[in-house]
Amino acid sequence: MSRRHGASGRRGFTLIEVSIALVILGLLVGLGAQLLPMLVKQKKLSDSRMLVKEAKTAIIGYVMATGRLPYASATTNGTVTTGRLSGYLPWATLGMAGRDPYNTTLFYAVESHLVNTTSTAQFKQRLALLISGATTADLFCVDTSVTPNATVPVAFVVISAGENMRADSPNDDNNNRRVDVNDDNRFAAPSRPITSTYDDVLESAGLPYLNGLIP
Ligand SMILES: [Ca+2]
Ligand SMILES: [Ca+2]
Ligand SMILES: [Ca+2]
Repeated sequence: MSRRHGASGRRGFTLIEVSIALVILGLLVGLGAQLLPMLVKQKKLSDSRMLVKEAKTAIIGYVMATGRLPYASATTNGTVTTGRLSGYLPWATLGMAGRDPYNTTLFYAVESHLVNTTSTAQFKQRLALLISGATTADLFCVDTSVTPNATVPVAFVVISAGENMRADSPNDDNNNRRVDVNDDNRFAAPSRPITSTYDDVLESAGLPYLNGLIP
């Protein structure tokens, strides 16, 4: 009797216990398999947002140092192409990384009246003229705070093409996947949510915002 009792105390797992354990393990593995790509996706998106914000900061630093905004780069090599108002971010000139986590070079477009000033004082004068409307601005973002199709003038935009690795409408208008000189001067709102047809990460610098930053 005591031997039997001892033997049952050291018994192995029953088939039911093993089955339950396997089911739980299966659920955990399944959950992990679902969760991991989601976490990777989320991480790449937050890294993109950080990189685009970093570019915005670097561009503002460039204004402080030179008294003007940089021209865009015509190629992915990221050096400024004089005269170029939209294209790639001049990342090499700015001294930063140029590719987003999806391996696409960041895009950039700039207001034409803010690229050829020679001092921050002159830069601020131009900003004031653009803000008052005395000078007609030529770069805009959609402003969702007003009405769906209203736009607000901005000094520049920086764009990551996002997971689909292409600039989406309205950032790309001629459907060649890039922001280039053949697109118009109207870009999406920075707050535009990600959908199946739009996954760009965009930062812009508003004119009054920039005016307030520059001493
Ligand atoms: Ca995109
Ligand atoms: Ca556009
Ligand atoms: Ca284009």
